[in-house]
Amino acid sequence: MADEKLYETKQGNGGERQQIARGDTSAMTTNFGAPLSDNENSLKAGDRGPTLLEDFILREKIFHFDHERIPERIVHARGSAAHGYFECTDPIPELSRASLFAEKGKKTPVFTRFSTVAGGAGSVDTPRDVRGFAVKFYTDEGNWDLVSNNIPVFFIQDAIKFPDLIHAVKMEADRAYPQAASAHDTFWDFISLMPETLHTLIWAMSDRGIPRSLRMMEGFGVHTFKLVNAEGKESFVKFHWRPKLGMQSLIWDESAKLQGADNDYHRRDLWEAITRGDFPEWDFAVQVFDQELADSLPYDVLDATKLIPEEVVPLRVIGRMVLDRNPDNFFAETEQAAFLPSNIVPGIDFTDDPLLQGRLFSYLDTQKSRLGTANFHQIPINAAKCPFANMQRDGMMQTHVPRGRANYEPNSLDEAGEDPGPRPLSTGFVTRPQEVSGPKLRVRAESFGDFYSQPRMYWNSMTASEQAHIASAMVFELSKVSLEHVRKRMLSQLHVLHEDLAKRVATGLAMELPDPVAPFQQPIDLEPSDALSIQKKWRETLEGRQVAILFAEGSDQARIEALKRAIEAERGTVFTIAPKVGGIPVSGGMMKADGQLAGSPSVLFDAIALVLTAEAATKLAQDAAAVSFVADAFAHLKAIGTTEEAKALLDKAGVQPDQGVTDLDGLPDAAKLRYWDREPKVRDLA
Ligand code: HDE
Repeated sequence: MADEKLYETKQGNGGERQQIARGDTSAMTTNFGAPLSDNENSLKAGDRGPTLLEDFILREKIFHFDHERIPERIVHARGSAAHGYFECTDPIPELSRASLFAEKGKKTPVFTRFSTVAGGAGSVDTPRDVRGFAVKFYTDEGNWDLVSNNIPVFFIQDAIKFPDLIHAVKMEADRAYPQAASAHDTFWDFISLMPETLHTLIWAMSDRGIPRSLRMMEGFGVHTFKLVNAEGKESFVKFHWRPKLGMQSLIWDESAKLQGADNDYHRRDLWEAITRGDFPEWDFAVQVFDQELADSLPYDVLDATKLIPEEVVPLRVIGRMVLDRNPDNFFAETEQAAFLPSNIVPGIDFTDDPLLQGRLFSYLDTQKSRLGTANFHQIPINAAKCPFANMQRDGMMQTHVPRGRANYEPNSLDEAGEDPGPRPLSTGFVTRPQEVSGPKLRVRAESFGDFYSQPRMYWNSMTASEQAHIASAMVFELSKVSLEHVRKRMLSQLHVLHEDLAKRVATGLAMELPDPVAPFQQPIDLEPSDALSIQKKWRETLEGRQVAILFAEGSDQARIEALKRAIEAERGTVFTIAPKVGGIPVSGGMMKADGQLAGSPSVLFDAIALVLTAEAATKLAQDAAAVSFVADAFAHLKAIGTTEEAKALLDKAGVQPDQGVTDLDGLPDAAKLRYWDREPKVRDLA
């Protein structure tokens, strides 16, 4: 009897079945459209009997589930993305015929995916790593994918070294750890043997390797590309993204703790900002130069381990990108997005950079293995938004249904009144003639041979605090290297890069500083570039930043609300924290918190405020979560807004007065900074 009832409820009544027949999209069906009446039970022989092979509903559902995963990206597996648009703000028809740069105010839809490089798809967001910054522009003359990184140079010069680099950095082959970390033997073994990696290495070991937010990173096309105008005139170009929120990074200890506090720190931050309507925005800039300038530089513009300082070739901002819509579905969009450096449009072209040339092959190839079909371009996130047509046909998962017989070109079917299909256009993409001659050689150009001058320039461009972070990061990572000969060889490499850096790392490792290696080419001293430093370009703002207010029983609600208003007036956001979330008696009644203290450590926020009674502060001083909340904020060089009443907690957390420890009124301003001067007091830096 009971069974019969269940059957009836699940089965629904005839009225429901009629709705389905009318095409009600809320109706659950099989993949082939047959309406389901029961999504709870498989088909059995008797209520406790064996499941029947006949159960096409069960089989289809489990079959599909079994195949839900696709191979993750071999690199950049962990990523987060958003939709948005690119707007041209300063047209450059004199430089490029690309349609997206043609008119002021012209908008082109984009899909942008940020990523870490080394970790798997489920790994953490805040390891020390390069970040991917891949932008797909759906232009009206085809998709242009600018597959960039947040660091303007790359580890290697020739594509043939990429598998070695990636094998070395990813988890070690036998033990499958460490995940998403470069602090291990094989990475540093490879690096120490390949001095061309040193420039990108020093960037990755700097604060650039641990961004605070995906919204606060610069992006770089890395390679030198070409712009081509309507007359066919070519210029060299490097592409840059500049975040409107300014650049900001984490402290290493903060980023390590964040890996426990919130695996998804960057993903959540991007998602929530867009949901709130705080749309992340970047300026898009070009560095344009000609062959003459390229020839005058002491390095080769085709070498992806070199950058051109903006003091040498200034940036020209020509547009902006705004990300204003989260994906509807992570898998369908973010995971299936296939970026290809070979996706370019008329007006943009490649150079002979051997790394870029290798990439042109690799990305197309990888999509076939990841997405399983040569028709991956038909997946909605990858499909061009302008019309596209050619004579390519069939293949696995073909979703287009071309009409007629014209699947070859040229044809004269039009003469018989049939549709002849698409034909090449004289205004289509043209590769400009370029003289190419010379013997076939498997060599590295001598002009690529200076591995030390630019990393030295980077070191010389940093503030003292940034230099200390680099040296300390290297000490941290090399301390995790168990092979002593690797550490030693690395020190010999650093010794050529810069003696001060090498000495500091050697001291941090308690090792003798070995002799420098004999460099292939002697480094030269290049002018430092302030534009390379995050701290020198710091943007004092609360925009995009989040301040945590800790309150407890008896707290002054009016003060909390006033502080909240003051922070929000500066376009910051506030997150309230209390020992319990559901409601706590405060001066004005009961107040709910956004987060519970134990689950909301201060690493998640840019600054903290303590609005506590003396009694609550004394009680919280006995709670490890409260003490580390305050101690970490102090150690991570953040502003702390407080009142006299919180003294017991501040003392227990070891907070010493400085400019960053302020009264509540001073917090909105104080929170715009990090207190680098505090660092030597809280941490032993190399
Ligand atoms: Fe990539 N890279 N890469 N890379 N790369 C991939 O393509 C590769 C390089 C970058 O969000 C893969 O679709 C080779 C430089 C980003 O989906 C793969 C070489 C730069 C992303 C691949 C490089 C990048 C990738 C893996 C040396 C900065 C993520 C999955 C010749 C300019 C894109 C995929 C996304 C992804 C190969 C070097 C950036 C295997 C062979 C230099 C941002 O094709």
